Amino acid sequence: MSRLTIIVAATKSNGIGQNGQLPWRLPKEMTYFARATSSAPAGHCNAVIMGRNTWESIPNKFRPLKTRENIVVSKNASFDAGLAKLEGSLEAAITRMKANQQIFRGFIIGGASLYAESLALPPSSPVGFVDRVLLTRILSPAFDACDVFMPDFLGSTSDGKEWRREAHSAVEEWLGFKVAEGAQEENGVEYEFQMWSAFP
Ligand code: FOL
Repeated sequence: MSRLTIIVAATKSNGIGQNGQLPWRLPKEMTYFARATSSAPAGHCNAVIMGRNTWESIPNKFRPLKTRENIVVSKNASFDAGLAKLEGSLEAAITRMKANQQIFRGFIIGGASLYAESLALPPSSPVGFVDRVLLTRILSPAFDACDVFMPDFLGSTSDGKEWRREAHSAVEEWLGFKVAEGAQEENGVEYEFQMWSAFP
């Protein structure tokens, strides 16, 4: 059993993408993503598990995401994931990650289907379940043109998981680095770094 963390930037209506891309360009937020998913003790590294659409959305020059084990999930066994590892299911991806003793943390980095599938894993699942969400809440504008959404994990507590927002100090403690607190502004976009934990 392993605990998994979702990392996502989402609007108030849970919009995460538009036309196969992120709907915004937020360099400091992206730096936070890179740092949060990369930071691991000496001799370890983290795994990033993603769906095929998310893999394709990452600019060529940035993929595979450096210093992290990249695992792409696709039902198409002949999909060319380049230097990333290819697995046919979320369960297989988690199993591969767990087989590598060097892995410190496992992050689900998208997209909508993988967020939904991983959130649906019950705490009793033998592969593991999601017990943490690093949510960058996009406060404004609304980005009404979003065409992909993450599931409303805070609104759907029917799976025996209760979500609670952690204090800012707990975010920094878990990540091991300083994080900007409160509303941030970049390119006219307002957002906030949040961390949510599940208690099964
Ligand atoms: N979570 C958060 N908080 N913000 C995001 O933008 C985000 N994006 C994804 C998943 N979770 C997220 C999926 N999309 C890169 C590009 C798209 C992407 C994820 C990562 C990427 O190129 N990352 C590089 C950093 C590049 C840079 O510094 O500009 C990396 O090394 O992580």
